[in-house]
This record gives sequence, structure tokens and C-alpha cells, in this order.
Amino acid sequence: MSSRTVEELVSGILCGQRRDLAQAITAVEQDELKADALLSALPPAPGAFRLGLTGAPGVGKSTFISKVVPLLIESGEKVAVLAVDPTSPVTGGALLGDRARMSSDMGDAGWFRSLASRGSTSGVAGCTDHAAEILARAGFGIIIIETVGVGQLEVEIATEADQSWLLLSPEGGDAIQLLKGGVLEVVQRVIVHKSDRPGAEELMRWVEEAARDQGAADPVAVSSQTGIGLNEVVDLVLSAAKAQRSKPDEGRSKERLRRRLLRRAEQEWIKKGLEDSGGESQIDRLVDQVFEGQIEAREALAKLTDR
Ligand SMILES: Nc1nc2c(ncn2[C@@H]2O[C@H](COP(=O)(O)OP(=O)(O)OP(=O)(O)O)[C@@H](O)[C@H]2O)c(=O)[nH]1
Ligand SMILES: [Mg+2]
Repeated sequence: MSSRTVEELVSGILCGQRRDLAQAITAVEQDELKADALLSALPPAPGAFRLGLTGAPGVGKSTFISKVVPLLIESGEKVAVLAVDPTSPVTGGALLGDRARMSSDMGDAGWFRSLASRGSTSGVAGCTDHAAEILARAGFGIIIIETVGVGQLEVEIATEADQSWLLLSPEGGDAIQLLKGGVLEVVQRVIVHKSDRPGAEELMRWVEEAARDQGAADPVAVSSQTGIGLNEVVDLVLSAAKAQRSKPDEGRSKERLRRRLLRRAEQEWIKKGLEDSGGESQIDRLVDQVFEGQIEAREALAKLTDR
């Protein structure tokens, strides 16, 4: 694939050229300066709705998305999906084939991409935010972000979204632990997925009770296999997207902008700070000195940061 200039990419993206959009997202993964330039050149789109979906491996996130997205498209939405696989560069590639298949089913109103943040210095969250912002500016009204797991990193990614939903299934034994651990404070809704499986009703009762206790939104029971609950989910996503479109959440946009600026500034500060304190060679010298017992590690740090 030939590398196109920022101007070429921007005009391609605004005309709906998928190839150009793909190159732009690749730039996010590999060439942050180019991605920055792209962002500056595309018109802002504050009305896009970002939905984070998280949950343990195998809870059925991808299946759920593959059922929900066509229904959203049928309702006239343009939907992009970003699958973030922070842990595994290996399966990240393997899963891509799966995802490409999903993408080709979606037509022009759908876009699917699995995101690897390997080249990026701003980490997974930064990479995801950047890609989501480009997709919003490319005209996608709904951006779904799939992340695996419910650890710190996923929460960080989730805070980049306007809403994050957690999928639980009766097969995953850790649901009750999670609820007790306060997961409802960081997600806006729980989907009790695989509601066709034994134990789903009991799990649903647990989640309902926890949601009531903590003043969280009611959970929805969904089976992507039988289709139960999918229409309810679609209605919830559509109404959230409409609300965002008619009254963009300025606080969130500002917060995202703030984090984006801070992330980029941190990178520059590190680069400048390193140069000012003598660069990598100075670090090597200090490492030698600490290693030889001439100075303490703490003194080495002071020498680096004092300047
Ligand atoms: N019984 C039942 N099985 C389901 C349902 N949805 C998905 N599955 C199955 O669950 C398995 C995992 O589904 P995926 O959609 O790949 O799960 P995932 O959460 O995306 O997994 P990772 O991306 O690996 O984290 C597959 O074998 C699906 O066929 C459902 O509603 N009911
Ligand atoms: Mg998946």
C-alpha cells in the first residue's frame, strides 16, 4: 500500500474512501505525528457516541457486537468497531481474520478494525482515543470499542468512552466478585450475556440487586444466540447516540482533549528532559557508576532530574 500524504488521506476520508481511513488508523498505530496532523485537518465531530464494551475472554463480546451492529446500521446509523487487544500481539493478528469477515458483512455503513498499539508510545488508551476520534471525524456516529478483561487498563480505555458496558455471563465464575468489588462504579450498565445458558436467571437477579443497591442502570439479559434482548440493547444504544448528537457532552469532550494533550506533552517532556540531562549516553554513564558502586541509584536519579 503506497503511503499517502496527510492532505490526500483527509480528502479521501471525507469522501468515504475506506482505504484512506485504514491508512489513517494505521498511522495512529505507527506514526503519531502523522496521526496528529490528520486529526488537526479533519473537522471536529462532537456528536459521535463512543460505547465501550468490556468483559472476560469468551463472554461473547464479538458475537454480541456482530449481532448489534447490523441492527444499528438498519436503523440508519454509521457504526465503527475498534477491537483493542492490549495483551496479545500474537492473537491480535490471529483474530484479525475473524474480524475482517465481520467487516465485509457490514457494508459501507460499518467499519471494523482491530487495534494493536505496539508502535505507539502513548499506550493502548491513547491509541484507542486517537483512532476513535479519527473515526468520529470520518463520519461514524457510533463507535464501539471492544476491550478484553476488567483490569485497570480496560477501565482506563473505558473512561475514553461516553458509556462503558460490562458483559457478564453465567459461565464466568467471577461475576459476583466483580460486583462486590465495585465494578458498577466504573461501568454504566451490565449486560447479562448468554442468557440462554443455565444460571443466567440467577446471575440476572444478582446484578439487578447490586444495580439497585448502587443506583446503577438496570441490567439487560441478552442472548446473541437466540436474539433475546438484542432489540432492547439497540434501543438503548440508539437513544444514547441521539442524546449525544443533540447535546454533545462538553465535559467529556474537554476531558478527552485534556488527556490527549497531556499524553502528547508527557512524551515531549520526556524527550526534552532526556536531552537536557545529557541523553541516553548520560544514562549509560550513570548506570555504570551505580553498577560500579561509585554512586547510589538515588543520586543517579538526582543527577538526571536536577537539570
Ligand atoms: N450460549 C451462547 N453462546 C454464545 C453467545 N454468544 C457467544 N457465544 C459463544 O461464546 C464463545 C465466545 O464468543 P466471542 O464472541 O468470541 O467472545 P469474546 O468475548 O469476543 O472473546 P474474546 O474476544 O476472546 O475476549 C463463542 O463460542 C460463541 O459462539 C450466546 O448468546 N449464547
Ligand atoms: Mg472478541
